Amino acid sequence: MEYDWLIENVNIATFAADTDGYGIQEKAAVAIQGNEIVFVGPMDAWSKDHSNIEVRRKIDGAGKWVTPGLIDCHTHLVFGGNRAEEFEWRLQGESYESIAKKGGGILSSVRHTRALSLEDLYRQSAPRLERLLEEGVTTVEIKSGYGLDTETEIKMLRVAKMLEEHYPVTIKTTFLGAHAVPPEFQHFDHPKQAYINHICSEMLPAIAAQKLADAVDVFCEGIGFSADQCEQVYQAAQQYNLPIKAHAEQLSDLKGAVRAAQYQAISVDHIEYLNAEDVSQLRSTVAVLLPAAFYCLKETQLPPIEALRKNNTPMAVATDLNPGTAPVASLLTAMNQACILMGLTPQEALKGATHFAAQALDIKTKGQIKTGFDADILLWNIQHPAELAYGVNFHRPACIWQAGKLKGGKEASRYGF
Ligand code: DI6
Ligand code: FE
Repeated sequence: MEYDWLIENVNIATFAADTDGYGIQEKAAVAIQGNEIVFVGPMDAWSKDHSNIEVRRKIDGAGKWVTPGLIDCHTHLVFGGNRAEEFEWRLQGESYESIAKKGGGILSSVRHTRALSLEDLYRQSAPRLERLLEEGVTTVEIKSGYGLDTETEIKMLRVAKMLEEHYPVTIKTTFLGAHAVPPEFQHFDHPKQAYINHICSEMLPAIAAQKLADAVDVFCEGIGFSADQCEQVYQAAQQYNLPIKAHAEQLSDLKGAVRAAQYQAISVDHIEYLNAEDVSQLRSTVAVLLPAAFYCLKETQLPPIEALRKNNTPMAVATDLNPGTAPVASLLTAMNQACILMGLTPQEALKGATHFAAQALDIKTKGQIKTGFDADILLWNIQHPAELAYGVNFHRPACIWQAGKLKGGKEASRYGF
């Protein structure tokens, strides 16, 4: 028998489901065949039991660390233009909500995104994805939500799919029609409700028919939509067997997270204003922490981290990469911010950007270094995995395997990449 790769003499942060903490294996090896992990274990076990296996390519890790490929489970990285001007207004004291109310904010990005061709939207979005991939991100979730009409939402989701064709990455797409009320609906007596009806009767069916979305998301917020309106979207999503996610409790407590959990949401995201007493109602829904948005908005209300821990709620960490509240194309930076601003441990931050990020996307074969899992694997020149959250812009992977192929990393050229 032949395997494609053997990465030997490494320490591994496996984050395997049946282990605690990092799930560390020392003096270990990982083998890859095709796009799958086919062996994880101590060097001794490899040497003893695999003498009949030929290995096409071998890397001596010399004590380096292996982790699962990073997973950014919440981004809005497909958008047109930028909002640097609003950044200046906010620096002068204007609030995010007041800018949104006068037609800036999300609607400003909607104008730019609508104006671009598919190709130009792709060209503007690709560099942001490239920044994530350089750090070892191998799976990215991308939301629509800057189109707010069927045509532009579809254009955004198509761009997300094109990115997956051109880059070594798995992309999960999420339809976020319920992000803001588009200008065409502002003259209705009940603009929000009219637009929600349109999402459920027109937009979602069109997007589901073209299989452009893996999940459906909403912005449950005073400046977004009420918990009841979001519930209408969840019910429509159920008809197409699409899992739901929710932006909830980012700026106020509308009890949106609990409502989403009642619809088996795969994640509730932001949740700074989630009441600690409500945490027990989240069941198995993943809490996605977005510290880069917390940082950029200079938010002071912290998510109920201690209650989430006590409740054993899985906590993921993502960038929220978007033009308004999180122009941050670095998941490692978000991990650092999760520790410094929100009090996560480096182990929680890394597990939140691998194992639990996979869970937030309902992916069962990623986020762990485990036999049978996808071979999305990083090799790091570090002494301990806590270093990944500790430094800002300290580290890039030495090698990046995506779907079993060596696709990048600082030292990849040594191994024929
Ligand atoms: N919450 C966010 O953090 C982004 N969307 C949302 O619902 C921000 C969107 C933006 O300001 O462009
Ligand atoms: Fe977001």
